[in-house]
Amino acid sequence: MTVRAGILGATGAVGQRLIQLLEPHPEFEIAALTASEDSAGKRYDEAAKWRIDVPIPDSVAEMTVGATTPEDVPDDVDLIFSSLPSSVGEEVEPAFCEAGYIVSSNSSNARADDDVPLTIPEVNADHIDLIEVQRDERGWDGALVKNPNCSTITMVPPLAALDEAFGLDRITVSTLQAVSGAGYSGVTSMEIIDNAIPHIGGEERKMETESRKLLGEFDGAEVSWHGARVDASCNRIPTLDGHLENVWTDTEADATVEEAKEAMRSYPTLDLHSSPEQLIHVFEQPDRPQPRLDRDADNGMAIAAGGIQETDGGLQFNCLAHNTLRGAAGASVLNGELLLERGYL
Ligand code: 11C
Repeated sequence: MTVRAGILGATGAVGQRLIQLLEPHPEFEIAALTASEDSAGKRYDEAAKWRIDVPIPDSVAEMTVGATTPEDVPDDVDLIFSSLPSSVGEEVEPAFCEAGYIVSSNSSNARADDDVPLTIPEVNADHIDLIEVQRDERGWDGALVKNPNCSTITMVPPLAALDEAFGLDRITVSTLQAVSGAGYSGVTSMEIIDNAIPHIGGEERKMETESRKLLGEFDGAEVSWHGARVDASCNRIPTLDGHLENVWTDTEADATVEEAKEAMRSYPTLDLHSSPEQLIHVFEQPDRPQPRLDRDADNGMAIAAGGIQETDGGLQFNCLAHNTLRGAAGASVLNGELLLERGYL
């Protein structure tokens, strides 16, 4: 079965990554592209300033960009991928859900809402059934599903592995985030060469709340957020793609480095099209993972971890993921695959 898919915000950095992933996808077919009003009505290759390192597919270049309203998307589109700015997403996504579309969204609005599934399929696929609660409460035929922020996605799978093995009381993280997370890459990113920017755009709060929701338990009616305290400090560095993070944990049970490595290595992946063969790649070398060397593993969908050490009361480790693939477009596509596998499409 091929699902006809639309992309909201198709001309932006994540929209371009969505096209890269969806154009060759065996289960999804790109059937509609939308963008802001100044792009609507143009050919895609005239509307979008293509900024990623793969060519724009011919079939997409010739498509006409629509406005971002349900009326501009054909009725036979079943699934919408949204990479809208959150201020637009919070207005537009509910309108699509009300019109009957299922929306897999990367935008940050509504991620903390009680009735909105926030999922990393390998970590908390069961939360997807929160859709039933959402439909009861909102009366939608469609549904809204979110993936978390790219900096949250990078650390949560290794944390889930440690939580399952030892229990987690406290999580502290400091990030080194690539410029593509701010929507720009290539030459314009040179603006921050010889610099680093601390405390970027509300990222800390997102990491603190989203990780607790993702690691929480779903009982069929609500998600009880994980009780660990989470403190985050987020920093922008002049890397093009790939967020690197330093994480400290307090564990409930004693944990050795070897046990932690085993817990991460054996943490299961899924049999979805975009899942990596191995979810968490664990490095022995203390100076890995590094963005340029390690972000592209398993088509940019793997998480890398390394530098695992025992601390007083817990463990410290570093982790890395490709922020616009695993952390954004790939995360939304994977949620789309989960929706298909679970019969929502
Ligand atoms: C960054 N993580 O690197 C951000 C970009 O909540 O999805 C993605 C923001 C989000 O700046």
